[in-house]
Amino acid sequence: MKYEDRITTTTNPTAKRLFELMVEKETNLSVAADLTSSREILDLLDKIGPEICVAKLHVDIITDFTPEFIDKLMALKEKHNFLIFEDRKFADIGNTVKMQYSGGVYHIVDWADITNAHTVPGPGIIEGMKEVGLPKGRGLLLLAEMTPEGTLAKGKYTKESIKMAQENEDFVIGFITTKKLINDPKFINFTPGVKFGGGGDALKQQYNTPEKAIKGGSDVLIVGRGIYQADNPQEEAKKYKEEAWKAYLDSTS
Ligand code: S5P
Repeated sequence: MKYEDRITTTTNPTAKRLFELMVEKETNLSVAADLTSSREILDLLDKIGPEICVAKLHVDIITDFTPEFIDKLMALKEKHNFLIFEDRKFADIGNTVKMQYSGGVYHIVDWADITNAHTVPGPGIIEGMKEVGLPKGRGLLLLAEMTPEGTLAKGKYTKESIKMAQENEDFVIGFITTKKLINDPKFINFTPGVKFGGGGDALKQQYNTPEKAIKGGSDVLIVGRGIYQADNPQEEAKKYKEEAWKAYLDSTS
């Protein structure tokens, strides 16, 4: 199904917005901006903003974080029309994650359109996050699978995660997964571990190529080192965007 035809299959405003802007910008590329200084991240996002639909962050690796970073991030979001995904991977009981999501130093719920959660605590984690996230129209991704060699997120774990998503489809907008998991167009499959040439890294990360990931039913490709470590991240992001969009057009035509 084409992204434009999936807009009406979900009630979640963030999922709707994501489908819309993927169509507007003709991109299903998300960057994992895993850099450690505010300036580097903002520079990268300003350069590659036109190529991406989602900017994925790990805010807790930034060494010089201040609230002004979020103000500048919001300005770039406006300028380039992308969504913000804080890859926090929440993993605690409902009452605790609710505080972690809305409070602390980062106040993630105030600025991240999308965040994600492990399903190991069971459905209470979703219920806790939903209490603060849904009133703001946010969307949650469940880590139904993970990319590293030896992951425990497979088989029954993945199946149970899908069930939790189906029971909370107003707030859960999709999955972190290597492939399409169920035939339900409202759920968006975000796939990390993507790099030209495939392979892996020294710490058990495993890569798929953009084309294979999209043909396996992935909707949004997450590319980190493949882009920000390239000699010319802007050119490289363009290449990923073009390859991923072509694979999407092929698979939906
Ligand atoms: O299973 C996973 C889930 C995630 S969100 N495997 C992953 O690699 N990720 C994230 O995707 C990871 O935290 C990192 O930010 C990004 C992959 O980065 P890369 O440099 O390996 O492309």
